[in-house]
Parts: sequence; C-alpha cells; structure tokens
Amino acid sequence: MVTSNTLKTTKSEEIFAAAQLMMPGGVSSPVRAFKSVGGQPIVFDRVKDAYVWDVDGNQYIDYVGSWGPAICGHAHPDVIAALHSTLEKGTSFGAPCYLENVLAEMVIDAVPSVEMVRFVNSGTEACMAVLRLMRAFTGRDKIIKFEGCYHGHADMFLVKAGSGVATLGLPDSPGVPKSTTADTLTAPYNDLEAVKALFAQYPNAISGVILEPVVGNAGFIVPDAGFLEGLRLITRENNALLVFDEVMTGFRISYGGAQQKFGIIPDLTTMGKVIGGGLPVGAYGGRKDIMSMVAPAGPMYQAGTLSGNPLAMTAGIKTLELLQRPGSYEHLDAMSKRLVAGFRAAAEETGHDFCASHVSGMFGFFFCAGPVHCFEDAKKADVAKFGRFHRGMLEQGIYLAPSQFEAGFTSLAHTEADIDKTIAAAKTVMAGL
Ligand code: HOZ
Repeated sequence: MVTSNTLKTTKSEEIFAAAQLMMPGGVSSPVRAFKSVGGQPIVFDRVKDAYVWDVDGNQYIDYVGSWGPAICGHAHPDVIAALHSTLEKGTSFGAPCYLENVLAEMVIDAVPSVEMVRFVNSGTEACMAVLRLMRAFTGRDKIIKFEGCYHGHADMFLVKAGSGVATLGLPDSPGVPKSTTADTLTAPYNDLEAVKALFAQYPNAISGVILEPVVGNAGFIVPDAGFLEGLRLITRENNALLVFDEVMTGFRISYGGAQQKFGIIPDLTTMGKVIGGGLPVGAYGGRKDIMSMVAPAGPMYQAGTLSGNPLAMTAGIKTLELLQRPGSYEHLDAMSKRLVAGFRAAAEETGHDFCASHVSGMFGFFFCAGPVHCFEDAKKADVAKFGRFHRGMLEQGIYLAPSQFEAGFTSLAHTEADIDKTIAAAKTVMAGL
C-alpha cells in the first residue's frame, strides 16, 4: 500500500478499488497499476509545470511527465491557450487541415531522416505502419528488433519486449499467433555480432532493423560507441532498412532526436509523445522514395479517422515552438545531470550498488554496480530494492516511473530547487532501504 504515516491516500484507494471492478487491473495501460513496485497507484487530480496532485491533495515532483510528452512542463499556458483557440473551430475534421502542414514542416525541418511524414494517433500505430512499410518497400518479411526494446503493442513486436511486458515479467503475450512473430528476429542490444549473424543466417530475407536508439523501455540504456554506426553499415551492406523508433527520444534527446545527437541517419523514423504535446499523436516518416509507397501516393494502405486531428496538431506545434527557444536543451541536460549526480552521491553515501546515466531530458538508474549495456544486464539489477525506493520516494512527494524498466524524464519546468529536493529525498529513502 502507498499509505504511510506521512501520506494520506484514502480517496485514491477508493477510486482505484472501484476502477478494478470495471477495468482490467483498474487501469487503461498496465504499468500505471504499480504492480512491480508494490502498493496501489495514486489517482491524479491535476498536473501543472513539474508537479502533479492526487485526489487526496498530495503534491509530487513529477519525473514521468505523462511518459514523455510533458517536456515543457504540464499544462504550459501557451499550449493551453493555443488549444483553446483551436477548440473554437471544432474538435475533429477528418479532412485536410492546414495545421498538419505546419507540424509536418516543423518535423521535416528538424529530424534529419524525415523528408515526408504521415501522422497517426500513437507510437504503437506509428510502429505498426512502419513495419508494413519496411516489408512493402523491400519485399522481405523478416525484421530484427532488440531484446528489451518496446515498439508498442502490435503482435509482431511482442517478442522479448520491454516496457509493461518487462515490468510485469510476462512471457510473450498469449493471443499473439506464432505465425505472426515467426518473422521477428531478436538480438541483444549493443551486440553488433549478433546482428551480423542474423543477416548471415537469413540472406536477402530481412527487411530491416528497428530499435530505440537510446533505450527507455528496458530501463535507460545508452548505445555503446560504434553501435549505431555499425547498424547503419550492416543494414546498408544487406540492402535492408534502418529504422529508429524515436517515440521517446524524438525532440527530447535533442531537437532533431537521437539521430541528430549521434549523427546517424536512419531510413525511417517513428515518433510520438513530444510531437503531440500531451494529446494523442504518433508519426512515421523518412526517405521520400520509401514514404511514397504509403497510400494514396502508393499502394501500402494505412489510415485513421482522427489522424492529423487539429487539437493534437496544435499542441504539437506549440510544444515544438517552445522547445526552439534558446537554452531549452541546455536546461533539460542540466536538470538530468544534476539529478543523476545527486542520486549517485546519495547511493555512495548510503552504501548501495547503483548506476545511473542521462542524455538530455532522459535519465535512468539501476540498483546494481553496472554498467548496463543490454536487457540481460538490466534484469540483474535489484528490482525489489527499486520497488522499495519507489515507494519511499512517493511518500517523500516524488513521483518516479513505477517500473525499473522505464526511463525517467525531466522538463523545462523542473528547477534546481526541485532537483535538490528530490536528491535530499533520495538520500533519506536510500538510508532506510
Ligand atoms: N508504454 C508506456 C511507457 N513506456 C506506458 C504508457 C502508460 O502507461 O501511460
């Protein structure tokens, strides 16, 4: 239970108890249920800047940021004002809308690999579509994904997947026919030799490689030096496509995403989270010759009633405009750096094996000596200790992702005072673990 001497959560408990009778696990997405960290989730009432409030009136410093979209801070006044004005014109068009052009141009200008883009409604949808496109363009069915990487919940990707699948320790999901995943090949993250071996084993049969260029769904794992370059080389040598799933890293690791940060240009890119500014959006884009296969320009079918929704486009446009302001990425980096350094110092002082890292506004930590290069390493961390730490932090007013296998996020709204309060809380909690 979340309940402690310091935190009153009566209303959260009541609401969650009722929710469990009506919705599987009481939630609309599994990780939210706190299953792997123990206790019950708090039920949110409102969010603003770097803070969330629960229905019992408790305030928390938030490092989840709605799982990534809240990069400018929650409910930024400029985003809210823009939404109000678009709202007056209606909520859904199901027809071409000028705002799509504006956001498309911003994405094309920012993300090096993107020459054309298609908007969808979630990261899952973007990854489903990109997989169809990889196959349509190459005429090959097999793909390579990495253990612990998560590309949404479509059947073909639920093989050794991260995020909620890893959080709950689920085997590959029932309901996914073996035939659907027969063409999904997996390799350990950061292991170029394993990728080479798969291309050697299945010559001319692999359409491409898809990955999170910086992993956020197996905990936070960064690519080793040369890994992304190696994948670019191997895919080219085998006439296969390289696809970056930048649903988490897009516009977060840098304005042009991980591909800009690391200087490796994939053929196709999926996006979500930040480009929707807190409304449901996904997108996929890339080389014009490949994107021209998408209907109605080409024969590969993909569609959506709410795709390009004016409200979602508005929130995305405004969010990207805010991110373009000078100093945005320096601030994100400074906040994450300060937090990670403080956590490390707290762990050292209190005698815990601990490793932590960050890139820009994305960070992660494990209760193990590290370093963590792949999902197998991540699984060796002390997950039970993470759970106790998570609960302790919640009681101190700090909201962290309720899973060892999710990244954390800082925002433009976090201040040094927020970070220092979080570090002080971490020291107190770690001392009692
Ligand atoms: N797949 C999301 C995190 N990687 C979780 C989304 C949610 O539960 O809201």
